[in-house]
Amino acid sequence: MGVSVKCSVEHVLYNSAIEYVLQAGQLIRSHLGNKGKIEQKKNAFDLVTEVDRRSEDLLRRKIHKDYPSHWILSEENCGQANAYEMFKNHDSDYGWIIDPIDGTTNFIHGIPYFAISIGVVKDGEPVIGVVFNPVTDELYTARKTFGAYLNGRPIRVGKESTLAEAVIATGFQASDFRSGSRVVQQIDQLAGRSRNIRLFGSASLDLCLLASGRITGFWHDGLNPWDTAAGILILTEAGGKATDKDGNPYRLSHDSLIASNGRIHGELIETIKL
Ligand code: 2AM
Ligand code: CA
Repeated sequence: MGVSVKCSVEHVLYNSAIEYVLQAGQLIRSHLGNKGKIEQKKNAFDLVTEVDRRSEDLLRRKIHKDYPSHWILSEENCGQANAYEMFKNHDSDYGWIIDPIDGTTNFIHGIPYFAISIGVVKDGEPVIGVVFNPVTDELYTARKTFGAYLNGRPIRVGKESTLAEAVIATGFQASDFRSGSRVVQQIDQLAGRSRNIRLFGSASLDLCLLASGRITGFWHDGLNPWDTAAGILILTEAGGKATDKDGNPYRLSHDSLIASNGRIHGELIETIKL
């Protein structure tokens, strides 16, 4: 298949991904004051609402109708650690990795920091990433080699070159929200060395904040492919860097993620190493 044909296929998928997140965003917005039943998943910190499920159903239905041969990995349907491994060797060219609401705790509490995240992967690598915050109407998009955009305007990572100038974000895994945890110790290592720390509560949006130069670093353990598939491409297309905790290029099957503008990456890895 020639390059131009492949690009045009991905251009169509890109437009579809944007259409789907906007439609899911409309659905979520219409439920802002009425979240329906809230259920616990693995524990009291790991929650899902009826709106997560309805958003996911809408996305799965649309993708399946338009692209019946593509595989779909989504949080509430396939939420198990090895799900990505099962899917990535699937026969079809493209796979869709979706989080119908990334930042469910924020959604439940009315904190306007959650998003719909759609990543399209080919041969295990993200080629399209779309993240939409339906409250602020911020739409982050990227296509591999075509750059990253916020509401259609190109974005780039920040130019900070030291940790001392950097605001760094992180988050707790739902299963590890306790004092003395690894992330608490890592925050302690950064205290006084970075400009400040933030815990916003949506990994996909954190990667987009990083991609648009508003924070300079982000790390998180225990993420799943639906949290990162879109955001990682948006970040790398904006000039950023993503690795595992040892500095190896980040893969969707990795458990740890360290992301930055590139310039502070080494210093960040060294500082949060325990
Ligand atoms: P969620 O809202 O879709 O659950 C919070 O720091 C970030 O981590 C959010 O993106 C949240 O996604 C994600 N997260 C929290 N607990 C998680 C878990 N057990 N597995 C995967 N991702 C999790
Ligand atoms: Ca989710």
